[in-house]
Amino acid sequence: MNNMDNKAVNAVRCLAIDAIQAANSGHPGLPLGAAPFAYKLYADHMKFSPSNPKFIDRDRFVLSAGHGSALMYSLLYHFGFGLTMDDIKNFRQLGYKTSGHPEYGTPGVETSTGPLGQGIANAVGMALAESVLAAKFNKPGLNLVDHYTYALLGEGCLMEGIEYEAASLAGTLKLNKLIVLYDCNKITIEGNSDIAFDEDIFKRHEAQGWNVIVVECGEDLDAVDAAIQKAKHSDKPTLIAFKTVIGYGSPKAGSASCHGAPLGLDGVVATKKALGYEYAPFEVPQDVTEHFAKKIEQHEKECAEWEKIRDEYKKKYPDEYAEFEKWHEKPVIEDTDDLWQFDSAMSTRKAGGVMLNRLAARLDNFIGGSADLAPSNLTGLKDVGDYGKDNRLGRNIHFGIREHAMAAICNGIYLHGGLLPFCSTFFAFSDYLKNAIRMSAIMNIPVLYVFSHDSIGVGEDGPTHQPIEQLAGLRAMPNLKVFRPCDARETAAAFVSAYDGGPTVVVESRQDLPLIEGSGRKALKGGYVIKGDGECDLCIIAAGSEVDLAVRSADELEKTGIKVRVVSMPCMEIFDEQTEEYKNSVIPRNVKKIAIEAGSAMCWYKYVGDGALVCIDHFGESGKANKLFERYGFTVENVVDTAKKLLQK
Ligand SMILES: Cc1ncc(C[n+]2csc(CCOP(=O)(O)OP(=O)(O)O)c2C)c(N)n1
Repeated sequence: MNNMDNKAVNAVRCLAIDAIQAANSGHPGLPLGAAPFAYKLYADHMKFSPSNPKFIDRDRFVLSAGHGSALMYSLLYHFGFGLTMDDIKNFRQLGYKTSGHPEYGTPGVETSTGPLGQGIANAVGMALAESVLAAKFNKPGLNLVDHYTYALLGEGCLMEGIEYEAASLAGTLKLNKLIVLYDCNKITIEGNSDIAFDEDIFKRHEAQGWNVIVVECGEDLDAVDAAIQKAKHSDKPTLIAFKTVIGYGSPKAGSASCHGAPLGLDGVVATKKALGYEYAPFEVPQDVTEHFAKKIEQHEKECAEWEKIRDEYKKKYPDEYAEFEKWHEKPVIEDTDDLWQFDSAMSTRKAGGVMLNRLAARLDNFIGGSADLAPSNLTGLKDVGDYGKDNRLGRNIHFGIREHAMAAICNGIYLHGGLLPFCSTFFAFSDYLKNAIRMSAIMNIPVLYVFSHDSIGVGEDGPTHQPIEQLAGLRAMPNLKVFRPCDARETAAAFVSAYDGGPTVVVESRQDLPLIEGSGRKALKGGYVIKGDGECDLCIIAAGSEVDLAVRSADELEKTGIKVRVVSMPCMEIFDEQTEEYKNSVIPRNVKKIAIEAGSAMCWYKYVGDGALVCIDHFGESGKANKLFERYGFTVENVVDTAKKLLQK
């Protein structure tokens, strides 16, 4: 082993443990054990440009085991990504780039990680995106897109169900430029991983269509090097298991107690002694700095090579290059009338299908699919083919029945750059996607989630398939737009605004819904008066299929001389962001209010004050949809009755 490499590995290790010690919090086990192969990867394999962390053809690296963030920051520091020593010294402190877990936005961090298993599924999405862009843009002898996606994980990620799903799809799709580095130390928080996880991970991955390489000694940099080299030539995704010792070099090496607790000052000193790297906290010796500087120079040169390819490509294929650039820009959906054109009653899932196709026709990089429910979600894109191992240019992705991975893969597709992903399933199963949706919201990335079968309107499938609390749950999530449109035109609003910010969820009906007079572009304000914009005695606020009920109830109440306003509220989050003046002009302060929605009442209290609620706070039942609506009070009769009682109060 080259001495300088060895010293550099220890530099990576020791900066990480110094940072953890200063913070008196963090996870030293992984950085100490995984540093050799992580260093080798960054030093001699990955293609990246520290001066331009967003270099378009860079290899992607995902620290799926996000608790090992100190390793990542140490690597980013040494490889010159712009983290300062001050950032390292202030690991996990407010206002620094070295947050507890890696956060998207820090130069060199491709995705936020922390919830185990999300990162590896993100990496599958990134590798998938690379395969699409390579197939679309590469020309003979001119590979504009040609990079790998690496992910680092431990037993934690491997135990998560999402990893099983993601690995299974990656194998099926033969995403051979995905290389997963497994820090095989057989330790998790509660002890030896065998206590809960003794399956043969290697055979499992082989069965899932992976190439598996085992490196018996993770300390052996030559073996590490050879394994990564081999993986790069695989025709399948590769899992490289590096057998390591958690907390290598520390007094607690090999035990779970060094997974997530600082080593203590004495522990740090003892570790450095054992490693033969006895420098003061945060001290980086000159020869180490020079060594990394050389590596950085090599990396920059490699990226400069790509620039030559790009220049030649640009000259030979100006149109394709212009398109390549366009795909990497923020999408603009020009709001033209044809997007809003709907002439008849239809389910909002059907309208959603129309809108998906309208977007697909305008955005050539719009891609996505469903978890085996496309014929029910109505999310198939027409005439653009299916994505698969033999057709990287197809735009319908069959995610299979893998909801957890599907959503996280979409995050990865978006984060890679170049593509705009959507995914879909029944709304009741949105819970399976929830952590990935949360990650989209935390990262503020515009992944589009299309959920059909929005309520008890599903009918016969019964309570397992009838969402109740899902709307309240997702509406409670910060930075997420949840649309529940009342008709086809409001569905258009959801899709038209899908790229205005972070993620969007569209919740669609199974059953047909009439076009409501007055619906349309106003929905872009989140909530608006759909009927009765003058003085009123009562304001009914509703969303989705219940807007029609609100309108019919208002008609009935007006016959008795009660003036009613109906507010349609397709997207609370957008409405809540409007000016006070606008909001008060829509929902008058001084009149009684009723909210109607076939879902949990929780999110409606903020609008109705001491008014009334026609909602559902219990699970549904199997039966015909109209019978269920009737049973739970979604009738004109009940709304009229509720209104009269409220007005008499
Ligand atoms: C979804 C999720 N569940 C639980 C945790 C808490 N957690 C963080 S690390 C860890 C154990 C990880 O073990 P391993 O991947 O083997 O890492 P190592 O012990 O080698 O550092 C757990 C349970 C988490 N971050 N995410």
